[in-house]
Formats: sequence, C-alpha cells, structure tokens
Amino acid sequence: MENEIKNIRQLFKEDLKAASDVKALEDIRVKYLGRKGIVSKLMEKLPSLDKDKKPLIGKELNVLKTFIQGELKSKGEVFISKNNLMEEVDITLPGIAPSVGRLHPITKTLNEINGIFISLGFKIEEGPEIEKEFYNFEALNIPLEHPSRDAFDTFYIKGDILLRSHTSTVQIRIMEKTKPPIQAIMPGRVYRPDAVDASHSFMFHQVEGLMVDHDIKFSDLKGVLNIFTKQMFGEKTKTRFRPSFFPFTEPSAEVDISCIICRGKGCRVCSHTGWLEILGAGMVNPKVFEAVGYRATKYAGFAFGMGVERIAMLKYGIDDIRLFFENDVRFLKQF
Ligand code: 2NL
Repeated sequence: MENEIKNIRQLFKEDLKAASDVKALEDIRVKYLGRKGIVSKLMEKLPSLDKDKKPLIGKELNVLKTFIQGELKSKGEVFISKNNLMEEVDITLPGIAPSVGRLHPITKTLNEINGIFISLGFKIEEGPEIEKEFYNFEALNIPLEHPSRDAFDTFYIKGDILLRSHTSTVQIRIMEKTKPPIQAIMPGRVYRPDAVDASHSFMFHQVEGLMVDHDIKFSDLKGVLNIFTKQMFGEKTKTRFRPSFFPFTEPSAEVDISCIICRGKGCRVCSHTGWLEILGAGMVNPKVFEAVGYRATKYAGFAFGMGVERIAMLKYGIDDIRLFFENDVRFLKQF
C-alpha cells in the first residue's frame, strides 16, 4: 500500500506535467480525487487494513490528497493569469474614447442671451422660485380677479405661497432694495400648470429685463431690443412692435422678428405671416413703481420678457419643447 501511494504520486506528477489547459486540470482532479477516483478508492479500503497499519496509511493518503489539491490549484492559477494576458487584453484594439459632456441647449441659449445684455451694460440678477403672491401678482398690478391668479394658472403651495409664474418677481425685489438707476436682466425657471404638449411645459425658462432712471424712453427700449434681436438671430433680422396689453406696463407691445426661416416671405413656421413673436415689452406701469416705493413722477423705465425655450426652438429649428426635458442623449449631443 505504501508503494502504491508513491506510484500514484509519481503518476499524478506526470499527468500534471502533461496538462496544458484548465480543462485538463479538471480531468486530473476527477481522475484522482473524484468520488470514484484513485485516491478515493484507496480511502475506501482503509477500514479493512490491519489495525497497526491504519494510522500511517491514513496519514499518507491525506498528505497525498492535500499535495494533489495544492498542485492543481497553483497550476490552475498560472493558466488563468496567462489566459488573461493573451486573450483578454488585446493591445492592438483601438482605445475606448471617453464621451465628452456638453452644455444643454437651453443653457447655451441662456448664456448667449445673457452675454448680449451684459455687453450692453445689464447686470444679471436672480431670485427665489418659491414666492409670495405679493411679488408674483400684487406688486405687478395684477388684480385679484385677474385670470392668471386662478389656481388653474398658478402652482399654489400653501396660502399665499406659490411657484413663480414669471421672473418679474425678481425685478420687484431689486427695486424694493435699490434706488435707480437700475439696468438688469433676470434669467430663471418659471412654472405654470399647463397641460404638456409640443409647445407647452409646466416648467420653462424666462429672461426678463428692466431699465429704470429719470429719463428712460420707449425709444431706448426699441434700441436695446433691436440690438438684441440682430445679435441673437443675425444682422438682417427686422423687429416689429405691435400694440398690446400687460397689467405691469403702459404702453405695452408684443415684439416680432422677421421670420428667420423664410426671411419674411411667409412659410409654415411663421404661419405665412413673415413674422415670429418672441418678446413682450413696455414702459413700466406707474402703479408698479408705487408698489415698490418709488415716486412714479420721478422715474421712468422699460421692461421686457421672453421665453428661452421658444428662442432656442426658433434658433435651432426644434419643433417640440418636450425634447429639452427628456434627457435623451441622441437629442442633446447635437448641440
Ligand atoms: C412676455 C411678457 C413681459 C415684463 C414682462 C415687467 C416687469 C416689471 C415691470 C414691468 Cl417688474 N414689466 N416685465 C414687461 C412686459 C412684458 O413679458 O411675453 N413674456 C414671456
């Protein structure tokens, strides 16, 4: 029996030497240590041996078993690390280029709008998105019975706390705490409970502007907005002011640009009018000045507001506002 164990050890060494892959190692394991393997068969014979031989043989069989297990394990590790080097790392393959991020089209448009007004001397001001009724309505001369104060047109949170529906709230806050001259724009998110479709979103971005001093005139408003539209949409862009009504301005105007698709000839985008509406504007209503504690006879000013999504849609030829908010990389990586 002792000789047999020696022979098995020798046989195993030869088998191990000949093994060239992981599969061959597994075959060897089964051959020696498997349930019907050579070593296991000898183990089964132990109980029938002489009493004085049993401990020694038992011990030698255990040593053999441990030896076989250890050798199989270390040769297996060699195969695995060689495999990794040769099959998993192919240094001739091209590298994986990391994808580079970029600015969201709304951020790009906002930056561009801000840049134009900064070059004209405007400061950028920001304020809270959660507001009081006073800043969103009262101070802007929007009366209690005005339809936009209805719960259906404003996100009310609790009592007189709401999500701002325009960024004019920031202008009121600035006027409350500083005296003219004021020359600032207010970019930011605004909220309206509209049903979402191709042209409506419950959240969108606005830029409003305000200029107040002793002698600001409607012609100053026209001059500033003419420069803005030309810089934003191209030197050939024409601007048109149509009389309109807003509670916070008097007189008020809606501002159109000549259609940037057909250059004013008439097409589907401008509904065959040759014009696209992009802004609301006017001279600040004296009631707004009174609400912030200015003497209405002492100051004059203009204000305007625009929707950033609408500007971005016209500029980039996008026909559905929902694309901005879906976070689809296939859309976003085009800008
Ligand atoms: C639009 C119309 C407008 C203003 C916003 C304003 C703010 C103050 C006082 C007076 Cl504090 N006016 N803002 C004025 C006229 C129009 O926006 O169509 N926005 C997208």
